[in-house]
Amino acid sequence: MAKIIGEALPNIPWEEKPAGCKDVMWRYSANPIIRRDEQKNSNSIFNSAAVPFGDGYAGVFRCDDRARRMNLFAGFSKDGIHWEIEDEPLVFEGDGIPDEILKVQYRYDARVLKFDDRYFICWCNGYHGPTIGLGYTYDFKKFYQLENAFLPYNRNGVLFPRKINGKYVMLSRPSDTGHTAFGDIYLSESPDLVYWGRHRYVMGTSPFEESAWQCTKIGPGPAPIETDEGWLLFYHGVLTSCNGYVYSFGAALLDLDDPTKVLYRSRPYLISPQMDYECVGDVPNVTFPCAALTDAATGRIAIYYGCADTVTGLAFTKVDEVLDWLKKNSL
Ligand code: BMA
Repeated sequence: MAKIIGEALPNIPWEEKPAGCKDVMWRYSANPIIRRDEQKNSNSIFNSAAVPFGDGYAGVFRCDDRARRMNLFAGFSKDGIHWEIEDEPLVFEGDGIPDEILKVQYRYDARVLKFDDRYFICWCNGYHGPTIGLGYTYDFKKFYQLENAFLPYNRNGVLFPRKINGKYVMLSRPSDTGHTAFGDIYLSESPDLVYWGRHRYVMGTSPFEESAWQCTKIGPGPAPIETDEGWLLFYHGVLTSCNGYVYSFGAALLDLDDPTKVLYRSRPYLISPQMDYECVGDVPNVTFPCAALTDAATGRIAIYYGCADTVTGLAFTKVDEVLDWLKKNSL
């Protein structure tokens, strides 16, 4: 049986699979867990990330305000389900960067991960177009910002939670200035979190005859989860329908020592927009995963995902179940 390599998390948000459910991933029955107006000035709260912190959880939330400005806010929770989100956006102090890079244009779709004694935050950062912002905190009070990882344009970046072969490693999805109609996943490495290079292709869209939910673009979701069989990556995929983009998500397993090697990749999606709160909102038909909590003791996985660019939902699976499914349903 596949095992998560990581810490136990006895209080992981969890609900057993409903009787009769045939899916490998199931939604929390009280979704959405975060309403669109739960924060002081928010129009919508979605595509957000959480990590275990202290005896509860901390997170970085995308709250678009009522001027529809996109920014990131810290939040705290005892149980990972009920959240208190701060009124004021994150303020980063520069770690070796000039004010020009610290200036906020827009910030969205954060991923958060624990790496040794630090929590890293990667987000889509406006700098003459979208690129990948990178920062860290020790305590979710003081935040430090590093150089942007890449040139514009790039919208989805996520750091691996440890070095691989002595290097920091990041997955990302290069894009364009608009609502990019393409997108593949690449891997880049860095000796110091400042200079990123050795860019390598990991995987791209699939032909629509083979797996249509991921035929327009794909991008990395939560930070990859280390298992004894490889890095478990949840990723989003987009289908272009006659009514616009449809965002679903699936899973892949990447080689532990060389994560450019894709061992398995799901043909079917795990979650696609089907519930009302996923189909109706500011951007209809979007399910967009940004964080995964794991409990190494039981193999439980809880995923936070944005729903219709409006609210935030939770979905559950178990590592052995999802890997078994992945092997039987690989492209
Ligand atoms: C992507 C990003 C996400 C968003 C999605 C659907 O390009 O902007 O933030 O959830 O589009 O609108």
